Amino acid sequence: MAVAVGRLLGSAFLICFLTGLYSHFLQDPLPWMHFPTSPSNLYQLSQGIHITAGIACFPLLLGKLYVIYPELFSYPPIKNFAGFLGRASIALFVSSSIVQIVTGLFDTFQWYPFPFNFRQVHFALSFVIIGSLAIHIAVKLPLISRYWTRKKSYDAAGNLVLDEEDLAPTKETVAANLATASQPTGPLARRADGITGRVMDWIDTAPPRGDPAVSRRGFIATLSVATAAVVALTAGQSFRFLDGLNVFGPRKNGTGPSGLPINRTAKDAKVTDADTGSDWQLTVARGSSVKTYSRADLLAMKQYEVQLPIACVEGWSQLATWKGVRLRDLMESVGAHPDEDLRLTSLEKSGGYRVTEMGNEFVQNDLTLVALELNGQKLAMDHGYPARMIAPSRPGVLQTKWLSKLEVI
Ligand SMILES: Nc1nc2c(c(=O)[nH]1)N[C@H]1C(S)=C(S)[C@@H](COP(=O)(O)O)O[C@H]1N2
Ligand SMILES: [Mo]
Repeated sequence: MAVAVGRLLGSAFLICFLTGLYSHFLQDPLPWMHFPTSPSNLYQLSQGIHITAGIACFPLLLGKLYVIYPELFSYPPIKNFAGFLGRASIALFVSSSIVQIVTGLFDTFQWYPFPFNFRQVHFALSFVIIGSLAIHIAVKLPLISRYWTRKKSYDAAGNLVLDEEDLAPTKETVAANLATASQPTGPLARRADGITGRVMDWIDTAPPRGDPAVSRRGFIATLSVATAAVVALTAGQSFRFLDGLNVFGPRKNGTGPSGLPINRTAKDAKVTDADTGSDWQLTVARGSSVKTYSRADLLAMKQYEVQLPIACVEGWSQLATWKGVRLRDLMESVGAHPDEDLRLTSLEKSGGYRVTEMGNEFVQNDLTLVALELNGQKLAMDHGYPARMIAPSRPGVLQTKWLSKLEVI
């Protein structure tokens, strides 16, 4: 059972690690990095999987801890160096996993009651988790390889016959061990007794005897229902077909101005009506070649309509229809080259994403717009009026609202 739950948990962590790295490097790319721009919902899919798999880790981690719980108190606590490594890696893995999934869940609610930077710690802990998981697996490797290379034989009726080397104890070996073992006393002994009883029950095909805390079947059912429930009741924030079931996900589809949720309002970003009034201009620059555009100038240019999602790093996402000017057309107006990257500046006075950069693969994409309209309506103030960026397969945080300047780097 520990192995079965461990495989699920390990897969979920690996999925979270890979999708997390993708999200991290989209926001903080290394100089040589280029990213796919299609399918245009690639980031939405990847981040939806990241959050959903992360949420599934809650019941899986608790289930795994429940199964191996007596092992944590085995005596003596440390037998040898491998045992020490094994236990230390588990301690690190369990504690960092709990911090990781709890802070991750808080982040989806934009709640930061802890005294550290969420993104940095979430990123750093992911390496601690994957590293300690690798040590854990390395320590267990002899056992794992013995399992996969065990000899299998079948009797005439086709039943699996366990040979002596097999890892699964037979009823007789368990009974023999019990008979020769010195009997511990106290509460731990009762606990150990219960475990032995359960092992015997599993070997037996008969229904559980005695009073095990939970039957094997009951445990599997509880864990499956719990995992399916937390996934189904939150995944609607990332996957439209589950929207009706979205009870716990913090953002609901179709809410907010023009039917799209808002993550950070103009008020939060301290963008005022004065900033976005008729004086507003979008500055487009490449070195000394500079042009400015009023909203009327932008509306007078060729308009394009695209369907692109806002896919927030916090897990919610929603598809919308955007209309505006192609970014490439604007950049060509100041003589930008196709291989040049871009720096975007927002009107907002502060915030980690006031100034961001965009690789040329996104700048050149047909779908990348400086959007002026959303879902058939003039862009609402909270959606980035007078103009915002919308590009395919980018995290929401990089879909800059209240644009003021675009410059070739
Ligand atoms: N200038 C600026 N743009 C921004 C943000 C911001 O804080 N400042 N928030 C981003 C985030 S986190 C998301 S998810 C999207 C949300 O877009 P929406 O509010 O139009 O749905 O806008 C992005 N654009
Ligand atoms: Mo976001």
